[in-house]
Amino acid sequence: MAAAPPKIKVSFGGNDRLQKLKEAFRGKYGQTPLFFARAPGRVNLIGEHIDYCGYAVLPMAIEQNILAAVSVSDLSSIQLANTDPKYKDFTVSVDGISIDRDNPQWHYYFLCGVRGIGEHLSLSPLAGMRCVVDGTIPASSGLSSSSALVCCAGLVTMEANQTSLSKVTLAETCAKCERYIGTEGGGMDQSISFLAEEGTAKLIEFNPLRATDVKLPDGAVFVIANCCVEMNKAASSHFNMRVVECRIATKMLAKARGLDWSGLLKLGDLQKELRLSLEQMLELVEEVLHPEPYSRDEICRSLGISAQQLREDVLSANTQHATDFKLYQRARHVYGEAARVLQFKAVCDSSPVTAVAQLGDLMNQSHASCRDLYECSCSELDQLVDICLQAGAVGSRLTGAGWGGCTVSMVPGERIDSFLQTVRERYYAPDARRSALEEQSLFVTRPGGGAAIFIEE
Ligand code: ADP
Ligand code: NG1
Repeated sequence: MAAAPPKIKVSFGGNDRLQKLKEAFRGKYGQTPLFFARAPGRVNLIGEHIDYCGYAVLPMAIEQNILAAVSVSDLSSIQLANTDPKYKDFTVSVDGISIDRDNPQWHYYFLCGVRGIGEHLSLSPLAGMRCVVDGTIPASSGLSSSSALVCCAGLVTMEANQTSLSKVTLAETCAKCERYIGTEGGGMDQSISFLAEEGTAKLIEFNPLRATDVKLPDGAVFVIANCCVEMNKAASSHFNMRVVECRIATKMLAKARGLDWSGLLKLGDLQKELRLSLEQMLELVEEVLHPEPYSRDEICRSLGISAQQLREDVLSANTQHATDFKLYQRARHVYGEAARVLQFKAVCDSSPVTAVAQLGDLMNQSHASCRDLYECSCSELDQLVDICLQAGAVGSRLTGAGWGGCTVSMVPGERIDSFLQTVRERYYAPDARRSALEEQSLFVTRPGGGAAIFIEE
């Protein structure tokens, strides 16, 4: 069987965070945790908003993670608490789990993971559990705090029920079950959370899910900077709107090429079906789609479907209100970005002397495409990217879903100190709120390891 996440025996003596969480657990439930589970967040180096179109992405895990202390209980309930008081306690019976997508509170993300693994393994009844969760990933900032929470909950459920699953199965199951919260993500976050390995970024490919090491060039450092604007995906429709625009673009392009379009959902599947290169797909977009936004009427007329079919078969629950669809721009971004991921990987593999400059260039193109074609940036992210480039980065781009959150910049090692200093002075220092958040908002990051279980030695 493919490898399950590691189970690591650790002495808590040298680990402050585990020790503190153990004490918090004791304080809360009056007992000692049985085990701990940890799932990392991630930074995506390139390949934005293309995983749900079926295309490969290139993330690495970060050091920040979600950690849970857990014990198994015979109360037939799941009791959840959090070290951050803004996330309130929650208890639910093991057979009464429901997820309210209109009200995406923290415990629903956790329950996505519990329910997903429970269903995958047909666990009935689920073991009762007591958990205390402790997170260090800035929330709603494009570093995948939500997926780390779902993955941590999935891993906790597997372990508490004395079962074992491979990392790939856990990743696929957690990608599916995070959709219970309402966002139609593609699986990048859950995949890297389980499949990450220390010291290497990964090319993540889908269907079938696989991860290949990508060695980043020596001499370049990756820096995350948070623009300090939060955007919760599940509480807004921006994210699903892009998923829907890509879905409609797929159908319109397929229809124009005479394919049976009704079952086609992803721009990547369309490319496979047509057996064309990414460049040819870009030509097809130019030929078939127009830059002016499409109305609901025009889409219905072109596809020969009724307004009701559009609502029921194509739009998602939180995009029912949408009136304009920018199909041309979204499809151009997706095919262009998919090509950039492959180029990025090829540069890393062949490591020419100009690697750092070439990778920086691809990152800059990616940001421009996210900003201008996919419209998932915001003025603060654009300002921060500009400052990072002025401060000495060779490439800088938004990372994750966007509309706020973090940038990732590639900085030559010898420039790192002056880079950090300039970004501090120009982006954080002039604004009191940003300045207060600076410590957790601007940091160097290295490829971290994947999800694991810890047991006290
Ligand atoms: P991200 O881009 O970080 O995944 P989302 O907006 O999708 O952002 O999800 C953020 C949500 O995840 C938060 O609103 C919260 O419900 C949950 N979350 C993140 N971090 C924690 C944490 N440490 N403890 C509990 N819930 C968390
Ligand atoms: P974040 O940055 O975690 O909101 C989201 C999606 C990814 C991917 C990126 C954009 C989820 C859980 N995550 O990530 O699958 O589509 O946006 O590249 O929906």
